[in-house]
Amino acid sequence: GQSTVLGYPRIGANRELKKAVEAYWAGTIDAAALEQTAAGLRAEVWQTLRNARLDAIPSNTFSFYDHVLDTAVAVGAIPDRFDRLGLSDLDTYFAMARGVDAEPALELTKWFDTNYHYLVPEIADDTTFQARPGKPLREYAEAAALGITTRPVLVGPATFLLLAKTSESSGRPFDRLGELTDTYAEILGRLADAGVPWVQLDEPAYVTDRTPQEIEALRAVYHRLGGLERRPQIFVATYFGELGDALPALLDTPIEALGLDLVAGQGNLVRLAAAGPLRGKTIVAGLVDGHNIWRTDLHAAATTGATVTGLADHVAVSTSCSLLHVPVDLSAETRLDADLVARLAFARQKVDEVVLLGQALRDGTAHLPDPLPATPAAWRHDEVRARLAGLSPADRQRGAYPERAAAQQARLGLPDLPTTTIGSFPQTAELRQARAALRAGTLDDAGYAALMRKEVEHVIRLQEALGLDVLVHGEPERNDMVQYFGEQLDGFAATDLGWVQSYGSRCVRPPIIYGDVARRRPMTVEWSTFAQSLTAKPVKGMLTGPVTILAWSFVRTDQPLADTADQVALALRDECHDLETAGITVIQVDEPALRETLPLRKADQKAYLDWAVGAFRLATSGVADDTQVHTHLCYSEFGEVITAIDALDADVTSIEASRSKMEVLDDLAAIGYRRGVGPGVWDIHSPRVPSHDEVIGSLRRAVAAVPAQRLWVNPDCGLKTRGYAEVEASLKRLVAAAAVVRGG
Ligand code: THG
Ligand code: ZN
Repeated sequence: GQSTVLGYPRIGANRELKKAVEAYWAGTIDAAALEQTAAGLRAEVWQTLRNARLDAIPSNTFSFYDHVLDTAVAVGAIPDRFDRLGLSDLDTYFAMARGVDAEPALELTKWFDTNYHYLVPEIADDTTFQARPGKPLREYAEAAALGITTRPVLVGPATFLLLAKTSESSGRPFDRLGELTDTYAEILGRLADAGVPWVQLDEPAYVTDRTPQEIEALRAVYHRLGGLERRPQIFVATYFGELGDALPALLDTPIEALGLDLVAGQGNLVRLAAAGPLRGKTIVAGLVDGHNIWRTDLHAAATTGATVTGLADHVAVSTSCSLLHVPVDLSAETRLDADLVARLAFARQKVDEVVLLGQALRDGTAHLPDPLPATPAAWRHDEVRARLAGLSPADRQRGAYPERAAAQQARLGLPDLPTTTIGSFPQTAELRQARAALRAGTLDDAGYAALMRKEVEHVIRLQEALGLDVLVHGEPERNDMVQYFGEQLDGFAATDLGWVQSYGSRCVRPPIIYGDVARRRPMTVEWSTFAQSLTAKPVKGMLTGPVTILAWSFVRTDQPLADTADQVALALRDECHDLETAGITVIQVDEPALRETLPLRKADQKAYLDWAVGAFRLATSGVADDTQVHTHLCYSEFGEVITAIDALDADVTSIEASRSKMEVLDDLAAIGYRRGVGPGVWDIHSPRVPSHDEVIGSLRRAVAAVPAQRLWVNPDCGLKTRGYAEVEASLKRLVAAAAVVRGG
């Protein structure tokens, strides 16, 4: 079989792209210098793939910000509000990505079930599509000049419109599919004119629930494109799950190759077997997991590959999805345990696996490396396993809410409309410098801790002066919340250079959960009790919930996610217990990722929500009735997860609400939510300080939906990315507005 990958990381082994792009934004390098760095990174990727002896190499997988935005540009879907700024092509592109003073950016949202975020295309009635294949053509020529023939990659037309939203339009973007297909036809013609032999069109939207009409429309698109006289050969790539009815529909069109995810979509094999004769088509078998960092079981993958060979005339081996979602190169890691390294594969290593599997399909499996040895015994925690095995439903159940609420009120004595913040305070340059100095060894642990205590004291004094009711310590000691807990838990490993693009120039370094999770010692108690010692007001203990810790890590695949979540939950449960014992009366367990981890298909969502809610409740149900449990979620469009939020059984739930004008309160009321709620009254995503009247208006709307005893007054989210000037001004307004509304 031939070998290929669906895409490769574009940020560079040392985040060179991030640095260059941010330098361009800061004005310290010009467009030519940025372009030069970009060309260097592209050349490096193509040469790496060629030197690894990969047969077919993708191009146009590079992006200055986002590949969905690149496709929007390639089809001319540039909203007028950006076009009329009169900027260069590059600056128009960045204006769409980041906004400019007068125009907010395109909306950013999650790319299927990954941690990558794409820009949502905006389609208005007056949007006219236009073929602008400059970027894919330039990249194709650039690689050709290096002697490398590549396969340009674009988001396919159906997925592009299914991901888009309308602005100032009556219809759905998807209604424009016929027109857009004409534009793709023109693009394919231009690629063919340039001698491009193959094009890859990505249609991952079809691994989610789709209507028969949408599937029929997909078939029509590829009938039309496949029937073009002048075009490259067409490879339709799908990934992140099972194609369902779209699989036979695509096989019924004149495309040359179809890519199937055989890691996340095992059922694709069954559908393929049922599809009947494949009429010369190539099946591109996604056998190497592009979504996670584990080494492939090559013998098992070769067996699956052989099954596909029995069903199709031609089989190629590939990754299950683009390698965009894994770090660049494992060999850059010098501090990981050898047993762990032996089990990992990052993008570079996964390319070798694909090549090996391609060879195995041609020549047999004799040359495949030995299977991995058994998991090291030290990665097991028998005590944790025994605790999990002994859990009963009572461990996920607190007392009745009315009694809890009464006990908490007796202990905390809070006013109506209590005021609080979500947890973090601004991460100042001094804090970041202190962390850098600690890493560099120029600041010792004691010196670092002293600086952090000084910051906590500052944050406490500020909140007291502002008159907030429930305080926080501000989390100066945390870099990234998941990284922070991962560093302190057994079963987690941190990488040095395992960066993955999150959005635009922003990257994360997800920890790797490789073994049973166990808490070595209290993780947050010292900070919380220190903060509490400074004030008579309650200070919240601040934890990150099990679902979010899993969502933002690379997870083990050798046991159900539900079990890993419960292991994390037990560690958090012990932390809650220790916080409570140390005199902390309010504990917040954040679950910002609860909604974003929802499975792609409806049929899988209930099982997920059951274990997700169960893990949260396991973490939080061990505390006494008079300990108040808060949670925080980052979005207001809860949709299907709203009953799950209720089921978390937190005493207080804070949520984003200012951008949705408090409508989320009606949604909560509609499902019978009866506990405390803190709808954000300050949109912290913007530096704007809300006016006094605005905050009062929001609160009055909220009081109409929720009784004042249960209504909390807080910002939308943490204040980590804001500056102190706007934080002080905004919190002052918030406290003042609460006082006014309390007065009636
Ligand atoms: N932590 C983790 N994953 C996340 C988020 C998080 N995934 C979803 C969402 N939040 C993504 N948001 C961001 C926001 C900011 C940054 C990255 C993802 C960011 N990163 C720094 C950068 O690229 O310069 C690097 C941070 C670091 O040094 O660790 O600013 O909150 N795990
Ligand atoms: Zn938030």
